[in-house]
Amino acid sequence: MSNQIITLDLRRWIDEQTAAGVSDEAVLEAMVTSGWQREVARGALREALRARPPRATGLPEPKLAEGAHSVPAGDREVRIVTSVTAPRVIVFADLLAADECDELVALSRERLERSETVHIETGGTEINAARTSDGMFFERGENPLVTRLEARIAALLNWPVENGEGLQILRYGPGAEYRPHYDYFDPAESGTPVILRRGGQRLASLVMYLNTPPRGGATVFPDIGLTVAPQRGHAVFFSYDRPHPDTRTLHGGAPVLEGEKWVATKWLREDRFT
Ligand code: PD2
Ligand code: ZN
Repeated sequence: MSNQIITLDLRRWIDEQTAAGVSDEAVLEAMVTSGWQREVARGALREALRARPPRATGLPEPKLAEGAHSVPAGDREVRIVTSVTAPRVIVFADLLAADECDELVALSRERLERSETVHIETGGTEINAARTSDGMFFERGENPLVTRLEARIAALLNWPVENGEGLQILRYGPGAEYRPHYDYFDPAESGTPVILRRGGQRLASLVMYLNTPPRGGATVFPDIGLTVAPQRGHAVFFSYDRPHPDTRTLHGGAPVLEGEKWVATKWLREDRFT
């Protein structure tokens, strides 16, 4: 039997299980228990996810009045530089003031460590050659500046502060990069259920630039050929209505060619992040 036929056969069964309220994790384990190779089972689950309807209950998204070139964000009005509908990507100007960028850098500098990424099989973290930056996380509401920025982001994107992960700060030195990846958690990976217990899936990402690197360090979206130049105070926002490559939200941080690049990232979950 070809993989295609296996997949089609499994697809129908997976859809039935999902409709009956069985979790992706339980479906995957049931397939493995009944003799399917784990990789084949994962492939079939991914296929089934592709066909699943997108979220009906809304995504983080600014309130854009018709023809407006700026959007309210609580304590300030934020200008829109570029906006793409599919995938949803928006570049904002001056989301952060220069002194706010400098203060975030100063507050995080002493706390940076070599960045880790989530280990997809266990849900823990690991050092990863695809991500050569240094990083740290602020707790949500950890200090007055973080609290103010989180309120501004919640107002800008119409998404509760409580559903945001703690602000992540990254510093890339010369040559450092973040190779293209998706920010959502792959439902077919075994570590994902553990990660999802803390607030469900990620639905959107906001990468804020804390400095203007002299050369390199753009945020790139290879599937749509978009390159966002990092500029202090600007930010790039993108959302994904399902955890699937069909969202075309593959993105990366290109190597820094000169100087340093500092960013703050806010990820937004479907539920309260704990
Ligand atoms: O620093 C970036 O440009 C970048 C690129 C891709 C950051 C992230 N992803 C992230 O924080 O997820
Ligand atoms: Zn990312």
